Amino acid sequence: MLRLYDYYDSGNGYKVRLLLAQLGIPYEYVEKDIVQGETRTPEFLKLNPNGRIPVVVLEDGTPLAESNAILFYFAESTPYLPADKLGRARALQWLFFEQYSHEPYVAVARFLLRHTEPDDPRRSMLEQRQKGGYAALGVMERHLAENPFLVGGRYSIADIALYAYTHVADQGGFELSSYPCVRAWLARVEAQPGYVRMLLQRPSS
Ligand SMILES: N[C@@H](CCC(=O)N[C@@H](CS)C(=O)NCC(=O)O)C(=O)O
Repeated sequence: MLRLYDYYDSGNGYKVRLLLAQLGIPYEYVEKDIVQGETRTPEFLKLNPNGRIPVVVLEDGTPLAESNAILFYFAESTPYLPADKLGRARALQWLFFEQYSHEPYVAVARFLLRHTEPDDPRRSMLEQRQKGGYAALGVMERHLAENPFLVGGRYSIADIALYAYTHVADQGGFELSSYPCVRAWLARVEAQPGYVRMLLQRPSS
């Protein structure tokens, strides 16, 4: 069976959990506590030399890392990835936007507020992370003012990738009241068949 190495509070991991649920693909969930450094062990580094979750291990034992690459892999030939050349490139456009302009700001601000103490020196970057996060939310707001979903007028992995950390942006200190189109889009994502919520507490095993 497919195995997913993940951390309950990870939005990057949640992207994969959401798509697999919507595709009806079963998997074994293996928790790695990133706060305790469990992704930095020699054993885990064999799965992902970059020492990060999520990682899936395919049925034949092949590991695949990077959340958006995993989304792309499983969405191939499904309604969650556009079939046309430009639509696929547009999906990639938003996946790269998410990794370069959104996640490093929105997710990092959330991590700082959820997983560091107030006197942690890393907190000094919080304001700068929030500024960058608001810039990314502004890009999304302007696009979603004219489009119901990010690509081709329908739900795709581009929406999954950006939904993951946007819907918990408040936990990074973000206020979404000035982003009505983003909020309406969040509700549209949540209305999709097979939608599952993010784990906000550790699953009991
Ligand atoms: N670009 C990667 C980022 C993955 C990532 O940052 N994972 C974090 C959790 S969300 C992690 O494993 N951190 C543990 C560490 O850096 O030691 C992806 O999209 O999968």
